[in-house]
Amino acid sequence: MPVITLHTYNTPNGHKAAIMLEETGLAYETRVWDLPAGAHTGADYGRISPIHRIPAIEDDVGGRRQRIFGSGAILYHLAERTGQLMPTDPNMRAETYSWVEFGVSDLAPAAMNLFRFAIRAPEKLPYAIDLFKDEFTRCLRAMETRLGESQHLAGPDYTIGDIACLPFTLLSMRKPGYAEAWPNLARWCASLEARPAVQRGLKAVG
Ligand SMILES: N[C@@H](CCC(=O)N[C@@H](CS)C(=O)NCC(=O)O)C(=O)O
Repeated sequence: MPVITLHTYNTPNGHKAAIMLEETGLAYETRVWDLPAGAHTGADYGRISPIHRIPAIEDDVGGRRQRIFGSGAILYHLAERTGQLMPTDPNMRAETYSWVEFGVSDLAPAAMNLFRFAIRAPEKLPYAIDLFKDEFTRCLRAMETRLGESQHLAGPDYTIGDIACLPFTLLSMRKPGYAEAWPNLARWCASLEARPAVQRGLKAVG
């Protein structure tokens, strides 16, 4: 009987939690909330994620059922719970915190807002599209520079900092010309995508 329940949907933020669960080898069950149908907007899901967003998990903590919502919090919690993908070296650890937060608060919002304004919006606003295109490019540039000096984002080892940034980056690297324009990102994506746990995490929701 799995102790962990993953609440998710087939999106890059959901993939971060699923990849981490697969990497740790922890047993978990998946509960898919149909976002387009608004399944996550009710009071039942609000008790798990007060902002009604995926991903969230429920885990046994301190003898009771505990919710953990948001991809960053899930990555920290599972790294702490298992001792995996969080370096013990204090400098690499600090660098890991920085890349997890970059993934959650810089990269993901830039990617999501670019998608909203460039693809979803019925009215195309050049100001918003240009703003988020620039923000997204700025994030890619930050990672490209870092990966030119380091194997992974936090240093030589694979960490939760990489998982926090991988799903949104993978999507952009599939676009024509991106792999050539961002060779360090392409190398990093290819090496992480070759990991069976990453492949399982990306497919955790049909
Ligand atoms: N900061 C959150 C963002 C999560 C997020 O934006 N989730 C989206 C799917 S990728 C969602 O649940 N959207 C539904 C909604 O906002 O109603 C995280 O890192 O997990």
